[in-house]
Amino acid sequence: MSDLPVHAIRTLSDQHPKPSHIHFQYGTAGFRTKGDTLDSVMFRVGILAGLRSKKWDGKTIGVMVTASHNPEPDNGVKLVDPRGEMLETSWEAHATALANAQSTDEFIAALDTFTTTMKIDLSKPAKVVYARDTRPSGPALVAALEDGIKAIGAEERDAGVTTTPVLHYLVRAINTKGTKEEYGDDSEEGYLRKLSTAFNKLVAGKPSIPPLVVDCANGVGAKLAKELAEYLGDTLQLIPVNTSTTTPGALNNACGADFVKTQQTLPPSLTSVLKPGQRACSLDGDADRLMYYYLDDRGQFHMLDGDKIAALSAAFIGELTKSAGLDSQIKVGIVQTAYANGGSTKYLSERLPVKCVPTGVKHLHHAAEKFDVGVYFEANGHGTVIFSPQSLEIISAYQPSTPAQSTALNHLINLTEVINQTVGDALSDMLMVEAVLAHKSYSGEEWDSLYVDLPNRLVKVVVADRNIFKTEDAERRLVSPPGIQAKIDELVRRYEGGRAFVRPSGTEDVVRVYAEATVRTQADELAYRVAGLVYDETGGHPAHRPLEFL
Ligand code: 16G
Ligand code: MG
Repeated sequence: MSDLPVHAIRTLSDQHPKPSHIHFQYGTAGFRTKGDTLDSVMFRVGILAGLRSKKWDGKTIGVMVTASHNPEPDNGVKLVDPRGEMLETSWEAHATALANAQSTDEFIAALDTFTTTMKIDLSKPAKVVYARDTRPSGPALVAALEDGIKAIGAEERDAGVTTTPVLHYLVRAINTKGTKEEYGDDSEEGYLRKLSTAFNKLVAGKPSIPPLVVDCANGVGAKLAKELAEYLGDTLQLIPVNTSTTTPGALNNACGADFVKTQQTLPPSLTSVLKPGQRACSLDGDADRLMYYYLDDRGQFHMLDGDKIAALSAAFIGELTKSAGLDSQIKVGIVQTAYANGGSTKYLSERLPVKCVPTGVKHLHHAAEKFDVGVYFEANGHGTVIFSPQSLEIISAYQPSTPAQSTALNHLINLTEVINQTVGDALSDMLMVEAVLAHKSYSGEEWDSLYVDLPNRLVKVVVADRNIFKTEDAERRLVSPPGIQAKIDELVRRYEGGRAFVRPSGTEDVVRVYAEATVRTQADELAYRVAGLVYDETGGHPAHRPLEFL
């Protein structure tokens, strides 16, 4: 076993001192806070990525620098494991501990203990691939990350400015190169080619698809959407809007998937672009979330969120496995969170197995792996479909006995290629949705009518300490602070079709309240009442009593 390169780490670590007053936390989506405080975190993440790679015997580890749908001054970083998945949960605490060592000496001591207890063989090679979104703080943070990668002696590959899902794709493609599980060419072009080729095959022979407006949130999705448009050619005309990636303050501002989901309205910039009957979609700042919507004939806005995407795609995959004659061998299941609209849960659970898990992609992804085909979507538009290795083998070995079975089988194979199975991917999900709509000859309205959404409301409460909030039953019930859940139950009972839950956010210093009811005004009132209750019972911040939305 060789030793840590202490000299290199010390010299470079001194150039990236930790701000003494800040406590960093590796949360649901990695480290995320103000970009100008993250220099030391980036350096240390570079080292950690190298160590993770050594632990995996030199497999490539990914690092993505982004703060997704957060405003521009924020930034963040997350690690991607060798199969393109999110960092194994047990390492989150190690990441947090290393990021909070106060000095270079403390950091080196912590690294020493860490490598010894984790039995990391430092003589192993290490490889790290990284990318960033379009935030102005990105280049300096990447420079700090590179110092970390250099300090631990890892080999680096800069994937430049690209989306989170592309980085996940690259990690899997690099690590499967030359194996029978080869995922695709390990380049952005390889990704675009893979998705567009599969899409073009899927919709070949279908009636032409109307052009699609794509709101790129003024983020990195704009770059990829424009490139994808080239690859798609006439098959699907994309109209990218909100593509101002260099305009200060534009990122995620009054546009993007998160805006659409939380405001339940059209981005103002689209009012003059979108025509009645036309559908559009919004990506978030790093293009891993997708929201669809359309204006009906009266110009009224209708949202097609992650739940609607799950319903549409699960039904289609179910039909394909049936037509291919594979339905007895390949079962489709759905994974949702408590945020899934009650309307969707009712609709889906009448048809398929549905599992509810806590918020955060890693929980959904792991639960989806237990199904032959796991369709997982958060209502906020983050999700994908994953095919188990066994299902993929069954599909590739299957001999169809009729032409109809053969056609369905080919569609299924192309679908596995159009879907980015490593992580939720707005552009890949968009192609999946467009393919299903083309197959079913659905307009936005027909898709929307699969089931009716219950009116719902999401409210934030700023409390003194969100860490006192503990939940159970996939976040649907509060166990701490004691006594509040009984009061919530009491309130919920008074509203027809009422449902509400409270959970601490994993990305912001707030507590979130979700409520739904049969009638819009009741959903709003229930959310307000529960938020007020949480505030009053737990000493919320006086300036933030939740009144504003009524
Ligand atoms: C992060 C999660 C997302 C989740 C959201 C919840 C990943 C990659 N992203 O963005 O899945 O919906 O956090 O945020 O896991 P909250 O805890 O602040 O409500
Ligand atoms: Mg995102």
